[in-house]
Amino acid sequence: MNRIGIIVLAVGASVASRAQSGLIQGPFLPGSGNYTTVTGGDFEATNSLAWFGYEGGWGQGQVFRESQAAYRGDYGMRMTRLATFGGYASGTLTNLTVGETYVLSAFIKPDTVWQDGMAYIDVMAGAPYTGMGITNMNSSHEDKWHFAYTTFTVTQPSVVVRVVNATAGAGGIVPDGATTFWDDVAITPVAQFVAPTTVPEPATLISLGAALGVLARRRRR
Ligand SMILES: [Ca+2]
Repeated sequence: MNRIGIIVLAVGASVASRAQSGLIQGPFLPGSGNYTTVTGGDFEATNSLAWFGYEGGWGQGQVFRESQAAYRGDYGMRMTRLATFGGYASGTLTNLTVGETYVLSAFIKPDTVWQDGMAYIDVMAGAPYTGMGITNMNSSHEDKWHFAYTTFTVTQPSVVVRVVNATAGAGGIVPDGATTFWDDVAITPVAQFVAPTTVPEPATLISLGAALGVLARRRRR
């Protein structure tokens, strides 16, 4: 019984240490985290959009490589509303190992918030799409970088990765000009994945400093 208990504990601990899904709002400590950007996922090379391509069907995304969209380096990707229900860009990766568990991640920044809208990454890996990102979008998301990540296991040799702008629920629309920025789309073996570390915003640091100053003055009295 003891041995079974120990085995169960060990399995529980290893599962708990594995990345699942999450959304973290920045700012982030530069250079923190460990993730493997996919080919073209950093948008630095002029042909980087070839990896994403453009897709027809529902919600073809209007996708541009731009410096204003960069989280890291000189370029990122901007996606702006094309259809009322949103848009997406996608790419197929073929260099993954069947049976391996990976973490899909990306940095996302809404430039224009559409109330209750969604901006997320997802992966089709032989099963229903597994995704993560900003849902129920509101003003607290605007102009802030977010790090979204989700864990998946590869069941077929190639997987389709998408970055998506969408409405939540039936009847919603993505308004004109609705824009999101993306950078560092990454797929990382789960054992190597580390999410970036957040740092307090300058405004928070200033108010913290002011509070400490007040404390210090009180102590001197
Ligand atoms: Ca970049």
